[in-house]
Amino acid sequence: MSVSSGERTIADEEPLETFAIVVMGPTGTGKSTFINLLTESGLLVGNELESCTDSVHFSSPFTVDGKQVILMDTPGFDDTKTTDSDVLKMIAASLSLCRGNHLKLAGVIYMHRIVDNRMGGISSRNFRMFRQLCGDSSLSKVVIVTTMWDQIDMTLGEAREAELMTKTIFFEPAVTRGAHMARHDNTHASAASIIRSVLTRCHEQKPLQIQEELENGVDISATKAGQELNQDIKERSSRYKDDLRVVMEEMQDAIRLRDEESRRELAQERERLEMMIRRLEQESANLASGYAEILGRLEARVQSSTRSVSLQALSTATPPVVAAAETESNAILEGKIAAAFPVFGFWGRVAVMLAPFSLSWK
Ligand SMILES: Nc1nc2c(ncn2[C@@H]2O[C@H](COP(=O)(O)OP(=O)(O)OP(=O)(O)O)[C@@H](O)[C@H]2O)c(=O)[nH]1
Ligand SMILES: [Mg+2]
Repeated sequence: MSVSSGERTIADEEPLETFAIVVMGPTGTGKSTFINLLTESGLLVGNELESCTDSVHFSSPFTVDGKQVILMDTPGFDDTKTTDSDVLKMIAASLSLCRGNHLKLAGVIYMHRIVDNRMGGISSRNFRMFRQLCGDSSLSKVVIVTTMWDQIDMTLGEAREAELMTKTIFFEPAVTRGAHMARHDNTHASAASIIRSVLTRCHEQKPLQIQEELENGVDISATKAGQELNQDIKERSSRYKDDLRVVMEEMQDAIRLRDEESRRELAQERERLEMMIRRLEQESANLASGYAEILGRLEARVQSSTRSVSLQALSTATPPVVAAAETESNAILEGKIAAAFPVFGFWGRVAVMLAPFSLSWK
């Protein structure tokens, strides 16, 4: 069995298909570190406090047991730099790429830190969003990876893992419906074994819920994940509004008591809460717009990479065709490209052009 990375392997082996594996999870769970262990993508790694990855990145392609793989690094739904609705749109657009002929979604990895002694609000929210992105029928494609096993006592880790797998408030509902669990100890060996466990099920052609919804023309804000996010925004906004009411009452008291210092502090808090409420309102409105634009931008980027790869290949394989192609219509050129390439394996070359590709869309 072999795992290797970089363009070198692609040229050596020319595997038939390219499989995409999406890596999701809250910030700081080790998504980018995991991808860097397997590829030469040089993704930025964070410092555990502030989110690091703020857009979707494609890794360099690498091969595992003759299968060509690219990994998609994603920001969590708690990113300090990107709004949740932007994160959702970026992930959705990336997933919709994996419905073509050459790039297949082999599976989805969801990461969780085993060192965390409780599943806090952020982790729960991320997992709720994740569940709504995947739906129930594609859970066999999901591997929930607990990370940082190199940092925990084995007995404690095993007890926590058992709790995560068996409690309905944690991962039990997903595991019961087909999701698998795996451990990662920050070694290349454990990362490779996780990729292999995803690839063993890569032939199951079950789309994720959001892929199906978008393909059927459902607006992103009306998808299950979009609804979940909107509900979450509504709840957060309502909590801020409750806090704001309390602050306003306290401000009235401070004014009545001529307590200028308290009044000033409360006025600052009022401003902060009003800004948070405005932001959430914007975010909700923002979810309903801009998805087509980001998808279009990503597709354009893929097409231009495809075209560059194709022209490169034509210029090395069949030089006279290139000269002709420059004056020919797109349709004729596409035909020649198709003839010049074995159809599969093509995406791997495109991925080389894309990687590391930041799905930046601002
Ligand atoms: N000991 C140990 N540290 C890890 C492991 N995985 C990640 N880290 C560390 O955890 C921190 C965060 O890792 P990242 O890979 O940036 O996490 P991320 O999930 O990509 O975070 P965002 O990009 O913010 O969403 C870094 O300091 C890593 O070095 C692991 O398995 N073991
Ligand atoms: Mg990251």
